[in-house]
Amino acid sequence: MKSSRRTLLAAIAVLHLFAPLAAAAQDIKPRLIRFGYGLNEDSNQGRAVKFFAEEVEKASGGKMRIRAVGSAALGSDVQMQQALVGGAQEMMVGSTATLVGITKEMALWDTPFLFNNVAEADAVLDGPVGQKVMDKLPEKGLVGLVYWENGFRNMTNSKRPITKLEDFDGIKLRVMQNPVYLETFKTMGANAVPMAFSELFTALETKTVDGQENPYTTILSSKFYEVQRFVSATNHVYSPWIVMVSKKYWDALSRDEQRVLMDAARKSRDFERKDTREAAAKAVAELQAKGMQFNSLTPSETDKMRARLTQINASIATNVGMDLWNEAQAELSKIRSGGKGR
Ligand code: TK8
Repeated sequence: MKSSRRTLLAAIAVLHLFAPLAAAAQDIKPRLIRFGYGLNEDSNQGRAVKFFAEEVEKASGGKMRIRAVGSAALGSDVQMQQALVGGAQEMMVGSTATLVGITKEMALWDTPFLFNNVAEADAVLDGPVGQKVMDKLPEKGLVGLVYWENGFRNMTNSKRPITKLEDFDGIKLRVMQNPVYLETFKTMGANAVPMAFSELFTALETKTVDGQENPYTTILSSKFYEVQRFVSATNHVYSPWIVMVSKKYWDALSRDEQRVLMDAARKSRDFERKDTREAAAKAVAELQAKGMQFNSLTPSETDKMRARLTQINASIATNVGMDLWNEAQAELSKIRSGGKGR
């Protein structure tokens, strides 16, 4: 009895001793941010997330910490978007194309051959049109910080080199879960199958699909060369990634904390685009070294593809809104006539 009382007193004393410490630990407990992405760590996406995480830790003096989770371990793009909206996950980066179900204006970036080169893409995405599209996110529970480069998309498949439009005929092609992509590849004559990126490698391996399309960097980092024979330089669309925060989480942050995330996102954008472009410049040679057969398309075949695909522009314009569509076209004309982006 006596001894148990003594133990109790001792325990209370210990608790008192540690109580202030526990409170202090609470104060300096870093805000832990789960940041999900679809590619693996050893990719342009993985490297940029790591860069972002380091910037945030540095700028916040260690008070904000990023737990980066790649390889779609937190879910596919679409699943992560839902988790952000619900507040179950704080941050992610993924394709704008997979966001169209939430924010229809994102489909502007799915327009085939919208940009001629990366300078045009940077100018429009970072300019007023890019911001206008991003500003549609908060009403859906998401906050967009910056666009990163995924890149110009190219075809791979296990059937034949794509040298002309007719070569798409009957190819069972995985596309992102997005109506514009579905329409684009149906228009080209392929048998388009929407599927999450996280399921793609297995689908190619088991021949559930014959092919897919993605930038060279992703074809390389996701090891698609192990399960695909042909890579063809179709460059049919430029696809951005977007870095987003759950609005529920964002609204709970102080202004300073929001600024830390925004500044780090901007720095990560510059890092990511440079890194991606360097990797893309070397990727075709590396894919060939891994055994893929590479071919480019003649300008006249590319023109035919472009002409065929302009058919779908009208429906994209209607979906994203005529004002936004016209604004994007006007911006591009301005860039092109100014000789910028050439
Ligand atoms: C990664 C995807 C990927 C995209 C795709 O989660 O799905 O093909 O290009 O980058 O967002």
